[in-house]
Formats: sequence, C-alpha cells, structure tokens
Amino acid sequence: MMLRFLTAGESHGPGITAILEGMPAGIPVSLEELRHELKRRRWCYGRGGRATIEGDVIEVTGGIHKGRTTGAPVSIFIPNADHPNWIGRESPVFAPRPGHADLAGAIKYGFTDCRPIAERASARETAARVACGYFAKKLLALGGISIYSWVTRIGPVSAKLPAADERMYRQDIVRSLAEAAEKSPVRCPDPDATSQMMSLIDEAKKAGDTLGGVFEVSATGVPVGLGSHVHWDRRLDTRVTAAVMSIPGVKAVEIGLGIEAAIKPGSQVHDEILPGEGPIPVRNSNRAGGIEGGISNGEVIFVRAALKPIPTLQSPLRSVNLSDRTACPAHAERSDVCAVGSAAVVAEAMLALTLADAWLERFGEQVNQG
Ligand code: EPS
Repeated sequence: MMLRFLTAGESHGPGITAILEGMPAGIPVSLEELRHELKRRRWCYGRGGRATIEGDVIEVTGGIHKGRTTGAPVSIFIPNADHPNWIGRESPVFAPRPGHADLAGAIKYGFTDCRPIAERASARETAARVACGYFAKKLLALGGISIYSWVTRIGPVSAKLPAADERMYRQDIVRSLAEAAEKSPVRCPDPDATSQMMSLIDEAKKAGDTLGGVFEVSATGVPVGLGSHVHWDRRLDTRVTAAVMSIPGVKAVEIGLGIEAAIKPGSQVHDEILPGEGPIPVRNSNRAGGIEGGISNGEVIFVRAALKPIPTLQSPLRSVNLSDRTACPAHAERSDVCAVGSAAVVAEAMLALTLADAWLERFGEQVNQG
C-alpha cells in the first residue's frame, strides 16, 4: 500500500484526528479548498442539528510547508464544536439501536453502556476521511483524474436521469450530473426528484423515521492499468468496493451494470473493442464501469452504492435494556433523518484515496512537483 490513513476520535469527544501517509512531496494544497470539501459533506437536507453546530474547523499540523505537501505524513485535527456542550451531559446508551453497532459492539467489548461503541461508530469520523480524500484528489488532479458524485434515490423516490448506459460512458454527462447535484439540497441532479425527496424527508422526520438511498460516484480521466488481475487483493474492483462499503451505513456496492449484469446476456453486458485511431483500441460503451479483470481500462470508473436508513429513530424500534435485560424502546437522541448526500461526498473521498493509492503504485516514482 502506497497511501494509507488512520483516524481516531469520537463523535462528541474533543475532535477527530487523521494521519495520511504516502503523499508525494510538492503537491499544492489549500486550506480554503479543504474547508470547502468538508462543507460539501457536512450539510445536506435531512441532516440533524449537529450539522449546523459543526463548523468543521480544520487544523493541519504536519506534512505541509508553504502550501505544498512535504512527503511527510499529513496530520489533521478536526475539533468537535459540540464537545463543550456534551461535557457533563452525556447520557448512557443502555438500549441498543437495531441496525447500529451498539449491541454487537457492546457484547464484543464487554460494555453494558453502548456509549463508547456509539461514539466511535458515528459517521462523524467521515469528516476526517473527506479531509484525507481532499489530498488524494489533489494528487489525482495532477494525473488528470476527477471525482464526481450524485444521489439517484432516496427511499422510494428515484431521480429521472440519462440512461445508466449513457451516464457510465459519457464524461460530459458525468460532469453535468455532478454540477447539477451540487445545487441540490439532497445532491440529486433531478430538480423534480429533489423536491419529492425533500418532502419525503419532511414526512419521515414528522413520523420519527429515517431514510436511506442510492448514490453514484465516478472518476474520469483514469488511465489504463490501475490495479491488477494477478491477486485478489490487488484487483482495483476489490479495493474500490471495500473502500466504499466501509462507509457507515453502506449495504451494497456495484461497479458498472452491477447486479443488472447477472440478468442480461453477455452480448448486452460486455463492451465491444473497436480499432479506433489512437494508440489503443476504443470502446463505445462502458457497462463494465471502467474496470475489467481488476484493472482500470481507461473508461469512466462508475460505482453505485446503497445506504441504509440511519438507525437512530425518534419513534424507536423495540430493544432491550442491557443493564437489566428488560424490553424497552431503543435509545433515541438527536440524529440525522437522511444523510445520503453526505455519504456520496464521503464516497468521493474513499474512491479518491483508493485510486490515488493505485495510481502511486503505477506511477509513483514519476511524481515530484517540488
Ligand atoms: C451521528 C449522529 C449525528 C450526526 C453525526 C453522526 O450527530 P449527533 O448525534 O451529535 O446529533 O450529525 O454526524 C456528524 C456530526 C457529522 O459531522 O457527520 C451518528 O450517530 O453517527
């Protein structure tokens, strides 16, 4: 692994820390841009009060000198603005929330109070991933690679978008969908679907319920040859899907046609190879989603992921009080109703980190902007 990162910290603790190691020296970076990335993740329609409390102030305390990476580990601290409000007011979590890490974590680590599990399992940690992802994006940009995301579905409401075949193949469509998504409070490029999604979120909120959804994340400009067919863990599709699946709440990840590829005959799944005029043969479709045999094939990398509804329900499901084993409603506290738009931005970061790692494996020695 050429580029790796670790995070530490709890949702309501003093802050989240990340160390990103493997960034080459000399990559130009800006705190302004980094703050903008954090802002893109922080708020989408359906997030709770916490998103307005957090300013995602960021401190970069290592690995940068005069606006460029130095080649040393990049160290990042994102203080939790909500931490001071939490001191002395933290409540125990005795009734694990179905769908949350609460119960399995409490049993595994020997707690009756699930609070320590809940705090670390919180998606607050993804702020640090987005910060690390920013650096990966900057590296990829030097190689002409850009990352985009948008939301296609929230609960039962689906966006009307160009056909999947087209959005996987055409870079201009990818870019325009992402541009439109940037203007939507739920990160959905379809304005009609956006309004319906927002109403649905309002209804879910009123009912004390939560909503999941589907987002797509893609990378353009990816050269042929990232990843490898030679071992399962070097395959780019293995790495991309694991990275996206690691986002809290993600339950399914597809590349290209994904599950649909199992339903159609081969003649409608595989992308024909045509002579073209350039140095390598060309394609006129991209149902593979830019990866064949575990190797990037030069087309748009196209990933789709499904996020389950958030497990903290204000009208809670049934649970058990772990301190006395009596039946009771699951723990409820302030939370988000829907965070699919934020998860899409986190997926951009995870895709960027994965591609940057694979890119450095292939081209690393050629990078030095210093
Ligand atoms: C989260 C619950 C909510 C989210 C939080 C993740 O926080 P709180 O319980 O303080 O209202 O807003 O996400 C963030 C703070 C963030 O920045 O993403 C959870 O339980 O996972």
